Amino acid sequence: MKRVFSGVQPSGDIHIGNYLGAMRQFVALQDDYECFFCVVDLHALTVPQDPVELRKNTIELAALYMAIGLDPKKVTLFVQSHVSAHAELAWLLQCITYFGELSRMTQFKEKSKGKETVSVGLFTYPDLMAADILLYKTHYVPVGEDQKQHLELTRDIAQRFNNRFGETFVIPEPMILKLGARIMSLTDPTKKMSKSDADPNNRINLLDDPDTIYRKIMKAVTDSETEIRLDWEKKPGVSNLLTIYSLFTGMEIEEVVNKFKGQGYGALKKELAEVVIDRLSDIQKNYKDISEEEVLKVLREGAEKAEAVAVETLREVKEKMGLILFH
Ligand code: ATP
Ligand code: LTN
Repeated sequence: MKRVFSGVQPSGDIHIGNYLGAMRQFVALQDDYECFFCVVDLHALTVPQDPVELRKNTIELAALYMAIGLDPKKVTLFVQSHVSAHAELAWLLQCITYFGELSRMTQFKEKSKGKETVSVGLFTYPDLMAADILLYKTHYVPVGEDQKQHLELTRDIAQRFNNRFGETFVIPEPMILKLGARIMSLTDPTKKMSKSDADPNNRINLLDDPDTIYRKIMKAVTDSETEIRLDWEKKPGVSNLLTIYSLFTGMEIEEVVNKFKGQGYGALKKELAEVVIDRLSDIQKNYKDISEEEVLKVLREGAEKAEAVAVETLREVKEKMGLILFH
């Protein structure tokens, strides 16, 4: 069976961008692939985190993985820091990655923009991500559009390793949706919806209550016209709302546009809020039924399963690079 790996950072509240762009795909893939889904806590540490919040967010994200429908009997759910091979392989990969390559990463440029100091970890972040993926000899990586460049770098690094040291890594392919790969911010629809945006109104979190969802959608930034149509250049706000509506209902964008033709933005927003509240209520109900104890049990078992695969790859890599192993 081909392998799938993906990760989400426990760096804040999980939002519908994470869900529609990446996590919802995970659920669809679990029956056809051997899947590893990870809470990438070491990645979250690349920007300052409050330790109490980080712990809380890690458990919450793992519980959300379960609440959206991932079945721990079918997939391996685990926390990155529980499998030390991730950090170790990341170091080895850093030694075959070029400074120039990391300097070109747009996520690094965006996240370091305007900051007086940034951590070295933020710079070498893509090597840790490459380690995550390559340790499991992953074939497919379901992610949002923003991760495409990191995936390309992962492929380059894997290819370089294979060329220098002999065939070792599978060259992974991204799985990026045509629709939903880039859900935009509700407050500034020219930017992507993001956990780490300072304004909490930019996003709808999977655990937001109905009133909050309603309020955020009604306040979403649109434009000064009144016509409802898909036009990302001139009407990014409306296009984003239409996209979210389409993804949550399964209706084609064209159908959605026809449905709201001649109506105002208020009508679209109101119906969208109802749809989002309804769809998230199922996830929220499941979430309420999952205890921390249950989550920790799943994560412990997940770490063991992941570790068994990861150590094998790490041994192979070390041996090929000339490091001495005691067999
Ligand atoms: P941060 O703001 O802390 O960087 P984030 O909200 O971008 O966090 P990540 O943990 O970095 O979230 O991403 C988890 C997954 O969700 C990745 O596959 C990423 O591509 C996807 N994703 C994140 N934001 C969006 C978005 N706005 N639209 C679609 N997919 C997204
Ligand atoms: N960088 C990703 C999170 C991530 C990831 C991964 C995604 C870390 N390791 C491995 C896919 C595969 C992000 O969304 N910011």
